[in-house]
Amino acid sequence: MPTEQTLEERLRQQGISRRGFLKFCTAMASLMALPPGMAGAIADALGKAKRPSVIWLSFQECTGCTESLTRSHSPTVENLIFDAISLDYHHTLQAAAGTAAEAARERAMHDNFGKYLLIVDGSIPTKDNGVYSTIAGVTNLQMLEEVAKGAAAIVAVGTCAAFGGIPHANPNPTGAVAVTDIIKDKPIINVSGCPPIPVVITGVLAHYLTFGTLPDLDQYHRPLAFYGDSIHDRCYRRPFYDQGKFAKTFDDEGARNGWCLYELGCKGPTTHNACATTKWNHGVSFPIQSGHPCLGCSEPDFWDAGSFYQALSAPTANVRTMAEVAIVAGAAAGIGFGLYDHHKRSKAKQEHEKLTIKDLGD
Ligand code: FSX
Repeated sequence: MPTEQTLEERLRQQGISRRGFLKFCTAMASLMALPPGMAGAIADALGKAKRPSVIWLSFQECTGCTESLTRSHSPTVENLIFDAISLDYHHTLQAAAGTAAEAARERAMHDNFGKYLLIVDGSIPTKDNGVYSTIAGVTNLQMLEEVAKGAAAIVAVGTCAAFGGIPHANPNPTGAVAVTDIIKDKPIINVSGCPPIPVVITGVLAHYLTFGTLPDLDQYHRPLAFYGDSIHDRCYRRPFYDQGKFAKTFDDEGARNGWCLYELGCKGPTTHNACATTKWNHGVSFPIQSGHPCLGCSEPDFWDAGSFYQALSAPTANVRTMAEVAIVAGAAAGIGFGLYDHHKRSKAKQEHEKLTIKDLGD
């Protein structure tokens, strides 16, 4: 089985030098906001880690989450699939189809029972016994329950899997729910966003591969390293908010000068995600930088939260002062995940602490 190889053995077999491997580890440290000195520790951990079997299930969704993943650049999805994980089942990316595809899923479940990582994108329709979305004649609800049984942990990728997303929006004709509404006895990490940021997806997988544990999570099971700050906390337009300079329309002087989009409905103050720091498309831009208010797509029920273009009524409740933002930014540069030590560890995190890399690879 390919999962018997360690990651370093796999890379060496492919002609990657030790130097190239260390470079990869340095990129991982940067991605996870860890100090550069941690690269050696990451190399040690990854050198010994077995490639985990990953089963990826896509349910009621638009395939935007997979589209996002395939645009990851650090590491690339090719790095992940060919080097770091054994992606044994993924509707969109696998070559196999029909009976052969389902046989691959069942073989991976059998051979790696209790050890594989389950990734889910899309919500799960529950109305009328889940008939609104099926794969090979099996409802999404049945397939999730069946595959979750042997999973070491579950990553719910995208707002649909994390919170129900757009399918869950009023009037929710299919009774769509999130993974956490169905599965109660497994460690679950939510990587929300519609779609989620590609490097956040790969960053979470990199953390899991390196440390064998899930990272610290917030109250919505999201990794604090990427969802600990609001978009507003880290937005480059924030100084205009503090000065009371707002664009009133999309083509006025304020819009042309790049002023704050709060009065045009920006949901940055109430939205937690890493768009303002990691950005999109290899760090080129993010919606606010391109002149559009944040829609709040990484928060629960964002679609039903009122007009995208109406200003929030009480923006300052969870907004940091600029001094606090500066402290946080400085800390982020120096101590990485330790930045979030002031956050109370969630119950989910405590459950995850017992999970080790052995659960995935040995
Ligand atoms: Fe949902 Fe993802 Fe939005 Fe689309 O799989 S989070 S509708 S980007 O594709 O699930």
